[in-house]
Amino acid sequence: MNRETLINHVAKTTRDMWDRGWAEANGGNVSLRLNDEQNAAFAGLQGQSEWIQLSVEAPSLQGERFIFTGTGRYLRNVEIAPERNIGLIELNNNGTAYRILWGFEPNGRPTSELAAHLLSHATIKDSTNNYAHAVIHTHTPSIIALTYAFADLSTAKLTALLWRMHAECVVVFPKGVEFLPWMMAGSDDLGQATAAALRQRTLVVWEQHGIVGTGRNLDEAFGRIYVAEKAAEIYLACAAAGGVKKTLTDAQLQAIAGNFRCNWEPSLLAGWPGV
Ligand code: 2HA
Ligand code: ZN
Repeated sequence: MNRETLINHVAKTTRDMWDRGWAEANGGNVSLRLNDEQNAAFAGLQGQSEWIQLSVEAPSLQGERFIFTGTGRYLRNVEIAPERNIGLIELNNNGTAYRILWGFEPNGRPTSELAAHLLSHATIKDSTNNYAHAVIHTHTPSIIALTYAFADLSTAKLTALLWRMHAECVVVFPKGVEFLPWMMAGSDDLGQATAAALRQRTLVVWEQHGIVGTGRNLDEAFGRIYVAEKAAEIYLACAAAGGVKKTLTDAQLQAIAGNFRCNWEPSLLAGWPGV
């Protein structure tokens, strides 16, 4: 994979987020931990900044390099000016500071959700045995609407609702969706809670804010978010059309999970019995 292909992979993702209405203004952010082949595409770069102290520590990410979207930058503009709107950073030898190697022109920095992204990368690198490299945070309207529509949302309730409203869900996120109560955007607390949840799950919903999705690459992280958002859209469309009159049953979901050999968590089904 050369540099252009990698930048196009990021730009395609951010363009899709904008097109779906998930990234208004400077909303949403994306990061990709580079694998060996991708690192080779960015070989020979000098530091473009001093070492900048992180507010959190991620020792297991020492020396790792990441493509990040920039703070305050609009995801819809990545494709027209990648060197302004995204950048490449490198962590130091104990995961306490980073420096910019490329991009964020002029004088930019990585996303305000840097702590959440880096702590999430630390978790998923470990929990997936170095398989997962991508983290996306975005403002999916229908998932956000669900966090306003229910006073009693929980991980089990949200997961069961999504699983029961769209047959793909149990296959695409068999470990469910974590629901986190509202915390300040960009805070270390939100980052720590998100990273802890990702030990079990691939998706984390931030109440009254948005969602975080992870995966092997940006396509997989994007796809997981898309499927969850679609299930939320189906639920809201039914509610607007007079109410949900039927849902996928326990037996149907067990059959789907069995057919696709999903390593799922059926106990979460009790969170919302459906109708
Ligand atoms: O980048 O989405 O959560 C803006 C945000 C912060
Ligand atoms: Zn956000």
